[in-house]
Amino acid sequence: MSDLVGYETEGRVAILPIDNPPVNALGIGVREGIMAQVDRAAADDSVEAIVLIGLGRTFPAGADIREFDQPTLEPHLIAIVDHLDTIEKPIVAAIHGTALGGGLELALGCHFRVAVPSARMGTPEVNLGIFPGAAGTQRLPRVAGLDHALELIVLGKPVGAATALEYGIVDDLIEGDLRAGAVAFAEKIIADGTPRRISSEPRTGIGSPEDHAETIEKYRELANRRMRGQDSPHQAIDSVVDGMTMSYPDAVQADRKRFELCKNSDQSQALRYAFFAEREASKIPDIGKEIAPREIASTGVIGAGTMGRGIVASLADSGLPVTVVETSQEALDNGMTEIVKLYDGMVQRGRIDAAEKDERLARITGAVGFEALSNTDLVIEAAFEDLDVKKQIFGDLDKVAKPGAILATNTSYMDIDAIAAATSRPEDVIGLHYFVPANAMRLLEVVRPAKAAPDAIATGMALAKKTGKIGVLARVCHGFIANRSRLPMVREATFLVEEGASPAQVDAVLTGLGMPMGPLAVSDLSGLDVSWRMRQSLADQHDPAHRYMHLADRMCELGRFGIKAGKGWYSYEDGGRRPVPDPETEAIAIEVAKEQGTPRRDISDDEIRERCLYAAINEGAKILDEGIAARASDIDIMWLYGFAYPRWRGGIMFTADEIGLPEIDQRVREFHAEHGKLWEPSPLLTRLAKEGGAFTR
Ligand code: 3H9
Repeated sequence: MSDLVGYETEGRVAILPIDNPPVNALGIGVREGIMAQVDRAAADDSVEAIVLIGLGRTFPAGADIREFDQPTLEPHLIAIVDHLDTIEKPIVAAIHGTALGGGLELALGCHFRVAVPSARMGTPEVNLGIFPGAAGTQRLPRVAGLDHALELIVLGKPVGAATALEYGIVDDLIEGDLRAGAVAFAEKIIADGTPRRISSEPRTGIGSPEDHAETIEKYRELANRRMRGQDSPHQAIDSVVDGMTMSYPDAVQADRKRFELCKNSDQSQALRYAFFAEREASKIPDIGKEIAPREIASTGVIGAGTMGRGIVASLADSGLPVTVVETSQEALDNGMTEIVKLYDGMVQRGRIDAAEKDERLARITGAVGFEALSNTDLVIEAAFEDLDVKKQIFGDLDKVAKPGAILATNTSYMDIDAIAAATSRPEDVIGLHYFVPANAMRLLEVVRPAKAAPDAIATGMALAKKTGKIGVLARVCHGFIANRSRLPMVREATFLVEEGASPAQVDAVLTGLGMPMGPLAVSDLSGLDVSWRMRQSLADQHDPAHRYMHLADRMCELGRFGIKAGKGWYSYEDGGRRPVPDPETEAIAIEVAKEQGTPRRDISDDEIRERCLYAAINEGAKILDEGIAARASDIDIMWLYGFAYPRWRGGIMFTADEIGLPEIDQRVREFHAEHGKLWEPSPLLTRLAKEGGAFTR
């Protein structure tokens, strides 16, 4: 028998500790163990109640996701949960850490639930493209009521123990030692003769779908809005609705089929891949856990522009003191005013209260000149994107920063090796590439210059974690991973407009893939002038054999900078942000096409999809081949968190594997022949296509 579930007794109470680190996932060994030990307790005459508890950091955090790719071995979790109903002795789930998914379903099968106040519980299965498949969709509505159950099941966000108590999911909160508290709770149940509560029985009527039509519709709409294009939230709702019209056993039976369909769907495969990819990203192949990050107790930010302010807020939000430095009092005052406004906005939107705003603002100090950074552990430069300016800043910073301070640049594409060389301590220089708005976007691209010390890199990754971000490591090249792999998509989008597609057609094809906005609408939002300036700064490096973005330049020359100018690829009426197709864009495209000798034609949606997506994939393959990204999945995480690529498609490299590399390689070769050098096929793509290989498997 499996030894992952123990058996101990305290007086009349049997305690079954689950011991399957790190998260006590309910793999086959744990399932076998629970079944066997529950039966042992049921048969043990000296035992009158049973406590199920997790050892280590948590109650089970769900089914073992790694088992999903294999046939499920018996006993299935649902069989255990249903079996608990038949045990005559009261069973208490003692919850700490996170009771998630199958973990919460196991707890719902227990007759009572107690939790420490710090515990969190929920059913995040929709995030994996499935739904609670061990009767959670049947039992949770009976225990918590339909609205609360749908909130947990459809939105997939866990709640804290206090909320769980309010929802009726837990029966009591235990302050202090959980095991002792749970045993005392069980003793009291025995003493009071409290009847077992069986959550598969309707405690109160849960009503019919008609009774709850409004609530059900509310969650359908929320699912459409927050998880656009994703099936599992709707499958979850269907399952809950089944429970309102069928008997418990029939609804569970229907769930089994539906669960298998979901589990085997492309969306679930992609979402599970994304789950592990995200965790993999934090592992640095050649820097083991034994390399400790440097201690960061104080931080500084150079520059109080849009990016700088977002970085300041991100640091202050996570409890770090920040000194923000500007070159003049006026610039500093402006920046500080904007930072206050940013927090006022958060208070207005109900994200934080006024006291929290004051606390966060109290962590921020303004100063003019670098002297104020002389005792700071980590400084992030967020100045103008100009290599000479940055070199100057790092040279000056080098003179005042304390030994061992991390000196980071927020550049989004520049040569950080050159920036590091402007200091006497290149081992302390790293890149921390934030995304706008820096306080809200979860991605942080941690860039590793050639001479950076391993513990400097570990510190960058640790900072990401501390500030609630996903840190992904990149090596130095123009645009690193994120911008370098996205540029080809934007480039093709603009070429397609020059060749005859409308911006709306191009964007619609990409939103059709599940991205919330197309690349041209995004350019309008962020400003066409940003990449225009970049192209200008790199004009002397332009390879004449590479097709050039003449149309994008022309748009800027005509002042069409995007939303801020009221016109870009689209026009924007009355200062609004709604893109309206603009015939002037077509006229400009026709003019530029004529000047460049580009034939205009009807362009199919398929061509748009292939050119935009395959150009990015081909570049991703080069990034991987050159070692700029350590793993294909790191590129995917950049796309999921940086560019809102739909998580249920896994990322561009995962999508490539789904489509099949021979198909992509073939099309890339055809585009190369047709459109020239920018389409040079990645040798890695070609090799993998020939060998039947893949990027992500
Ligand atoms: C389910 O339950 C289906 C049922 O309804 C029906 C069944 C029939 N399985 O995240 P961390 C690994 S679906 C396997 O870094 P944290 C993780 O990969 C499940 N492995 O820690 C990592 O491994 P490594 C529903 C898992 O403290 C290590 O554990 N449940 C699982 O930041 C540490 O993880 C969920 O969706 C798993 N279920 O966060 C919850 N969970 O060290 C999924 C984790 O090799 N889990 N691992 O990289 C989580 O959300 C977070 O892991 C948790 C801890 C919040 C628990």
